[in-house]
Amino acid sequence: SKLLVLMVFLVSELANYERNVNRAIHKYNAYRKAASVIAKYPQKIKSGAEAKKLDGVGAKIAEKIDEFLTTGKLRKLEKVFECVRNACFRVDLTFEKADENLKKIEHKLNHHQQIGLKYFEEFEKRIPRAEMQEMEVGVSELDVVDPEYIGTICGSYRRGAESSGDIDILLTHPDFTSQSEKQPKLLHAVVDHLESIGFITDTLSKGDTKFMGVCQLQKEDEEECFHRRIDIRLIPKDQYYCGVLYFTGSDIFNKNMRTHALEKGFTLNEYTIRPLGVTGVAGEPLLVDSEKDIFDYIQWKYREPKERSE
Ligand code: DCT
Ligand code: MG
Repeated sequence: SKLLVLMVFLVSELANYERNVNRAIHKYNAYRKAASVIAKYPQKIKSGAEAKKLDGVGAKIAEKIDEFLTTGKLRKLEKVFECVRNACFRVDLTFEKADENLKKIEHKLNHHQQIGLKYFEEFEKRIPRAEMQEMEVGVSELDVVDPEYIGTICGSYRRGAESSGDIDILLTHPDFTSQSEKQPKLLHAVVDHLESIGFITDTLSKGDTKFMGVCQLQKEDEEECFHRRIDIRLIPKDQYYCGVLYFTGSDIFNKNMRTHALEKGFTLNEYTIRPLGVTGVAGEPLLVDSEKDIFDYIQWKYREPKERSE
């Protein structure tokens, strides 16, 4: 139901708040977990006590659910979104009125939040590998825009996962390096193309080097097709492989590789690998023309993407 969507949305916003504002990753994880069990609960949740029976919902979160169900708002979130303070939430929130109330806040949410709410249930679904493979075909067809584009779908897909949470595409072009001018057109031409073929359906944000949005595969038959979250990053060619390595992950693997790099006297991030001098100051970025180059610099045996879970 819409009320459930709204509840899950607010709990997820609490998660984001804890992560982004308080940097409290444990609270973030707790709220994320609660949001996901609430989302899967098949019945209406009529009270915090009822929610507390679910694995992953503790006393604190149950309290928040009661606050939301009785007052229709969450004081904690008022700090983050203006809209909650001013919106409809003052109207008594009954189950019957949930739809109405949702409509009332919809226009108070910023664009990003509206899209999150619109596709909330779809974004919770993982993307089967077969669908990711179809998307990869789409990436290989970007040469219709310009034959020199190089694109890679990173993230869990590249590691061979059977399903992925989102689509992380890295894009580069030989004309664009860290020494050259910015080339937002290289990114925008791709986004425009993907919009024109109906693949990209919504934009969350579009900058010079990073696009965040929503896409959907077109299907001829009646087969169900969900909206998916997609990020496309345009990366200077000389930083491309550090980017591919980083965005392929996993996050745990990245952490371990960075630790090993430090032991060998290098600092590695999503842009570059640089040697550390005796004083611990990072030198100039090293030349990198493949992922393997990075492994070689730090004298680590090369690992295929599917061997990079940790
Ligand atoms: N990453 C990282 N550290 C983080 C978050 C992300 O190093 N804290 C890197 C590694 C993975 C990559 O970014 C993409 O991130 P996600 O999409 O969150 O991870 P994923 O492995 O692609 O998993 P999912 O299938 O859920 O998208
Ligand atoms: Mg991902």
